[in-house]
Amino acid sequence: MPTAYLGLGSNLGDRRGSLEAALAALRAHPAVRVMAVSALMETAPVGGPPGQGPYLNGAAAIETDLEPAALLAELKRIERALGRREGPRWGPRPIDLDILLYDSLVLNTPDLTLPHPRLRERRFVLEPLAAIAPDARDPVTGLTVRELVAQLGA
Ligand code: A4P
Ligand code: MG
Repeated sequence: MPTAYLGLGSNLGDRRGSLEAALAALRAHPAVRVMAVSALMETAPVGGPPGQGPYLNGAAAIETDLEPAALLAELKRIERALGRREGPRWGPRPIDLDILLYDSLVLNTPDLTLPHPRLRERRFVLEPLAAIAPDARDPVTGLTVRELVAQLGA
């Protein structure tokens, strides 16, 4: 079964509650098995409008029979169910679920880029991911998650 790694983020409302609810929704899905979840980390917002609050970020490893587009649709459904509304790019949100890696798939469609296009530069993504999957490999650079963390700037 394919393995995917998900990035989880929230900076609005009951952040921990929203992240827990998203994980519960994934666990309840018949085509998803949640294999590992990182600790949640408090992180300063990167990009987006000024004045938004800190994020709680985490990462999860799943096994799934859903192909990538179907997995993305399911993540968006869960985001909507948890009260996510359209807002500014990188603006505050109760829940953000991203596909970071899906096996060693490289994909560039209008709706889905794999690996996640900003995976390599974001400490708030790489550190939780490194906690559960240090040896997972970015198929574009060939580097492991551990190596990507090590090459982040100070
Ligand atoms: N999309 C393309 N590839 C993917 C993928 N691999 N996973 C498309 C998920 N979505 C993907 O995403 C916009 C569109 O990207 C989706 O409709 C999907 O078709 P969105 O979640 O609706 O909007 P967004 O999150 O505002 O935009 P984007 O570009 O995904 O933002 P990011 O890169 O996710 O950044 N600071 C901290 N500290 N922690 C955070 O978690 N998150 C963001 C959002 C900004 N700053 C942050 C954090
Ligand atoms: Mg997103």
